[in-house]
Amino acid sequence: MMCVTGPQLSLYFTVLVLFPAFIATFEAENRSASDICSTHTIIPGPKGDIGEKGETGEFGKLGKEGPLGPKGDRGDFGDLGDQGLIGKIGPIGSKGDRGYKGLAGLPGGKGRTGSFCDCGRYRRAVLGLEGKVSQLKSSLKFLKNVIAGIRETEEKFYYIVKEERNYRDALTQCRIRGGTLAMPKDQSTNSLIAEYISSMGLMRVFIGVNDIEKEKQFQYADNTLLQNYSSWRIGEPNDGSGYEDCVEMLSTGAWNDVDCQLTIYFVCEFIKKAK
Ligand code: GN1
Ligand code: CA
Ligand code: CA
Repeated sequence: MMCVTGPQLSLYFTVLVLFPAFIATFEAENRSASDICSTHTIIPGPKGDIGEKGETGEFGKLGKEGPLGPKGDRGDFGDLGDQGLIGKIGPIGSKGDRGYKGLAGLPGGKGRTGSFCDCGRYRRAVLGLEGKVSQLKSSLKFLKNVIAGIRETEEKFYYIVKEERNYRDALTQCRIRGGTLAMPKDQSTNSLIAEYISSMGLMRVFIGVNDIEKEKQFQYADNTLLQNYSSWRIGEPNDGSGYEDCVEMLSTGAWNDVDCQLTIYFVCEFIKKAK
């Protein structure tokens, strides 16, 4: 706007005031003020002739996806499917009604001639036999414990052999008799053997325990390791002199490791095969 002179300015303002419609048209045609300055054109020329028909436009873009159509009609019946798997077995049914009574069987053959039963007499005889059985049991116990000097538990017999043997020979002697050196594996068995030793007036016997295979690893004569139970005397096993690999039981029930070459009495055990 700085290029406009004084007389021109008054004319310009006059035009602006008098012809606002012209300005509106002028702005609508997007003509800038600088255009006005360069051409000094104020009034537009007459409207041109109608132009020639344009060329055919390019192929239009794919239209937007239309809205969801209405639900179709129900289709025809499908083909017959394969046979299904066999269903689960049902619950047990209720008990059926009682059947009709069967026909009577043929009569049995004639029995033998009976004898008069004196039940009281039989009862007395049975009682007498029972008394004799218990007498026999008591005699057997006397024979086993006093004469033969045997002790027993539910499963085993124990027998002290009054022959002085070293450990290896003692084991052989038990085996010859069908047993092995006694292996006390619990307190009650240990106490039974201890009582047995003292009742015989003895001080010590070999039992089936040793650490011959590996020093300080004691095992039973059946090669099972000592587990939850042992009955060592205080200070034992001490492997005295470095040669004590076999075990004796004292009359107190305490165990002590001793030289396997020591010759003392020994206690065998035998498994009860039949009661
Ligand atoms: C006995 O006799 P002595 O003291 O050397 C025993 C050892 C014991 C020890 C305990 C053959 O040995 O096994 O550990 O007492 N030896 C014999 O004091 O009985
Ligand atoms: Ca030892
Ligand atoms: Ca010892």
